[in-house]
Amino acid sequence: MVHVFGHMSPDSDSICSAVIAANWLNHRGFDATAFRPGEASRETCFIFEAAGVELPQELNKPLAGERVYLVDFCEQEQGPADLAEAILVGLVDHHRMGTLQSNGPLEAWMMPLGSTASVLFELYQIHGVELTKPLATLMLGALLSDTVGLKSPTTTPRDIELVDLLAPIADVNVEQFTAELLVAKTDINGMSVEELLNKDVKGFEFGGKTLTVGQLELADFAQTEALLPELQAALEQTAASNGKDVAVLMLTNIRSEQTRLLVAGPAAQMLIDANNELVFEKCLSRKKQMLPWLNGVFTA
Ligand SMILES: [Mn+2]
Repeated sequence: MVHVFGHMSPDSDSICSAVIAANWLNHRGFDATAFRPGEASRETCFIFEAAGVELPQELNKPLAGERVYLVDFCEQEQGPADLAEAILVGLVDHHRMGTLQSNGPLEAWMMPLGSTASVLFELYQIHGVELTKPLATLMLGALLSDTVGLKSPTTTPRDIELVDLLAPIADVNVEQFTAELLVAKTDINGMSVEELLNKDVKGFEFGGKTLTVGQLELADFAQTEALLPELQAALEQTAASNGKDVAVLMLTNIRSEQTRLLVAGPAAQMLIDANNELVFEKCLSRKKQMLPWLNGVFTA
């Protein structure tokens, strides 16, 4: 069996894409099963409900010697701890070429599109796989989630075309679907500080520095205002207990498109020296805006 899954602390694109990719692989003669390496967010649950599809099962088995097919990541740090002992059959992704190494040849499908689901749309065309209503809904949800309703600078002209191609197959009103999806995306009501820190966090290594970069997408900064001291303290604690040089939390207001950073860890001062206020205007994207900036600071 080929285990298909995305990064830890999974977002909507990585869970939707695992299901979409598993179906594509099965049509190509693989024996593929989708998994999710973590809890599904409220937004992911909303998308799966709209699609009428069951969430994939949680990935909680040893991977040593197992065949794996990855979606939505190619960084060693973002996979399960024993990923290096698995047999990497292939990957579909839309990030930078990451740190992952394979022991043998693999197929790798990477395109600079707004979501992994967008790349999978192209692969469905290439292999002539039928796009059903549930699959088109998962694709549309993943694409609109990753591009923050086509507002993120990661959005390409092709992504905009894909929304127009997918909407009639999914049979949804894009405007209404996007509005509901963004409400679910920014709903942090009742979540603990730990849940907020771990909601969407990824590991990286830049210029010899190890870091974690989490992101909380908000409809209003008032949602986290009262929690800031607790979030800062918890961030200090995770940086220390995970032995990271820096822990970053992006607080991103998806309406004003402003991102404010909380930073912790021994190398955090380098970030404060580079941007005193730690405030970034017109900044929605970790991948296309925050990571290049962080990389620049640590490799300068
Ligand atoms: Mn993605």
